[in-house]
Amino acid sequence: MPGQRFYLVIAGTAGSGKTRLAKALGDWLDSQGVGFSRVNLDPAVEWIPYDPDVDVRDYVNARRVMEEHQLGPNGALLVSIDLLHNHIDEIVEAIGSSPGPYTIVDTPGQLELFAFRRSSLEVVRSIVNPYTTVVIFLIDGIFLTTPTNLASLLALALSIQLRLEYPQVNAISKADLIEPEMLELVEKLNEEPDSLLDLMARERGPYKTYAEKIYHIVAEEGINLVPVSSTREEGLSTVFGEAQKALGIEEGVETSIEEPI
Ligand SMILES: Nc1nc2c(ncn2[C@@H]2O[C@H](COP(=O)(O)OP(=O)(O)OP(=O)(O)O)[C@@H](O)[C@H]2O)c(=O)[nH]1
Ligand SMILES: [Mg+2]
Repeated sequence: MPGQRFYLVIAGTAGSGKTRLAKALGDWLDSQGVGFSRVNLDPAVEWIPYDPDVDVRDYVNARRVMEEHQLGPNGALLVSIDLLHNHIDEIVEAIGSSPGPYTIVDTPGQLELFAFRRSSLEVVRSIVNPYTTVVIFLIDGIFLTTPTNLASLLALALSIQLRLEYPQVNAISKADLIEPEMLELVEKLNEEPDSLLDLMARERGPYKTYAEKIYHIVAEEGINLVPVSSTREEGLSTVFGEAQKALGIEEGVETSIEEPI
């Protein structure tokens, strides 16, 4: 696909490990000789463990917005994202001249502000190519404690996909912190999702049937969960492989942007 740029948009709940994954995935791509750039789309982040090729804080800084408009952190983030609309052309240009073919986009922490607010979605839609974008949705591994919880996290992942309308890879972050039996549960979900319904039979709780219905959807749609640990650098090739599949890149790895002849 000559001249194509692919966007890997990392989204997830606050503190789920988006920024660490942006670092780890980029470092891994580098080790594989695959060209990439990183975009920081979070105007409120204080410190980033990688050197972003494009940083929206160069255009809008949430801390300054907070002081100037006398707002709290979430209010400042809302205004900052709105202000980004004034800089879309510059951001698009900066991304266009950064390395490729992959562009990792690290998104702001407050998922509800980012994914459910039209203004934020418009920012994302204006900077990516909708046909070459995949969302890597991070489910925080520390939330994964019971089969019913897993169902609720899957519902969140489905809700984000409905909202963002991009192909989505669902990853479980901080796999190094997850209990082995919960990791087994994830494997089970990927291999034979129907088997989780038997497990559910043993669960208690007033809304158990909701969880069962979610597992039915997951079984029908074949939704996979990829455990990933940024600190141990595990699961990165699987996340990338799934992202490539979702982008329709089946064979080999796109390593550079070729100029159209
Ligand atoms: N053990 C472990 N901790 C992790 C991993 N990934 C991230 N963390 C930790 O989780 C915390 C949050 O990580 P970040 O990468 O900043 O998360 P984030 O989603 O970018 O956070 P916000 O942008 O503030 O929402 C940090 O303390 C990280 O060190 C991981 O794979 N394993
Ligand atoms: Mg972050």
